[in-house]
Amino acid sequence: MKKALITGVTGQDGAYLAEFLLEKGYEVHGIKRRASLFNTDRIDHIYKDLHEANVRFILHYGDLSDSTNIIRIIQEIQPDEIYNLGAMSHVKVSFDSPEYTANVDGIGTLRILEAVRLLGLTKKTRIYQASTSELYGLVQEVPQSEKTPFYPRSPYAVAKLYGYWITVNYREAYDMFACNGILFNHESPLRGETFVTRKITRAVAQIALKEEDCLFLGNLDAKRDWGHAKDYIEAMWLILQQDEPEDFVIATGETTTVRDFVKMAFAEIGVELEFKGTEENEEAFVKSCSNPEYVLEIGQKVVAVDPKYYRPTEVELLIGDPTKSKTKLGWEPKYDLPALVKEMVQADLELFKNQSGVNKAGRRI
Ligand code: NDP
Ligand code: GDR
Repeated sequence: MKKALITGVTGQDGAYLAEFLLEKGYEVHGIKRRASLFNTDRIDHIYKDLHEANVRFILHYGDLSDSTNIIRIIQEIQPDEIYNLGAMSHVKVSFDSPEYTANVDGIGTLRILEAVRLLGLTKKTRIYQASTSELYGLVQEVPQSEKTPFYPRSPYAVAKLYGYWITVNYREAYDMFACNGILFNHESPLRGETFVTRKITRAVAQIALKEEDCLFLGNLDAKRDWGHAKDYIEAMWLILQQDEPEDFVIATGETTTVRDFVKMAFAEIGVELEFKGTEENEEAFVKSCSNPEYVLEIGQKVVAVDPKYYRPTEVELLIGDPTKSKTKLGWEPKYDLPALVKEMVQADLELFKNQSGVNKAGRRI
């Protein structure tokens, strides 16, 4: 039985990947951080008590900022594959916590690679590094491919740049099977609540159910190449099943503005929007409302720009070229953007209808 270790197993991608690898017959180990409240909502459905029979999903306490802990866990498990998904993954927050982000996202990657090397596992353990389209930052060329030069635009992206290159360096210096997946934005109903897509779909659900009036956003002109996390975690696995270690761009090849994502999400509840004003003054109003289940007032303001969500340096345009992953990995996404938006809005409507807006800890959400 193959053994996999996932850092960031409690996150969006970690949860989908753990489920995917369990279905493939792996023994799956995950590193979770100690938190003052349970933080395993995304993986509770696959977790079994260790006292039950045939347990193949095991969690370990750990942190990417702690080398001794990483070395001990890898020594204990002797994994065939490591998926390094753990990170402070929020671009805007990285401007507030740049040093922490560098430590976890940059040096954290080094800690994984170095542990594998020190433990003499370079021939056994294959490593996937969660690299990102944020590396491209300020546009150098479009679409962005494995050959496009990087120009990171945030402490997050700069930390990930170190993670990218240290992975390449360990591959070349020590002949390790270590690969970067340069993944463009991918979303799902499990997406963290402060990333723009989930923030939008949650707000649409809350506005539809009359729990909120207005959604405040930052830059509506930013363009992203959005895919579904379920498709992207499959690509991570494919990257580690190749004969040779290489880096791959994973993307849909299409790009959409934040504004258009907002329009699509409101259309899911039968609401057509009209945008007025420009940049910092832009607002969106209900133009028509065709779904009798969610009746909103015509002319009601439902979206407004708040410049506090702007970033000191922004990534304006991302559009990936997935040619290499399609030809070499045989990877093909199953979801398109309309299907993704539909799934996310429907899931958030269900969430708010069933939970009456209260989370497990009894707090309003
Ligand atoms: P999430 O933010 O949903 O998950 C991040 C995970 O990392 C969580 O499990 C989190 O734990 C964990 N983590 C955070 N800090 C530490 C730490 N110090 N030590 C150990 N674990 C830590 O991210 P995603 O699932 O969306 O992304 C997975 C990876 O892929 C990340 O590295 C991200 O930067 C990268 N990426 C994501 C893309 C996307 O569009 N989703 C695109 C390209 C790259 P906790 O639950 O306790 O907070
Ligand atoms: P991103 O994702 O920065 O691309 O990083 P995010 O969803 O945070 O932002 C996408 C774009 O939307 C604009 N935006 C807003 N963003 C947020 N979060 N909140 C808002 O209110 C808002 N209004 C407008 C942003 O300015 C930006 O242009 C994600 C993360 O998952 C990274 O970890 C990953 O590496 C990259 O995707 C690829």
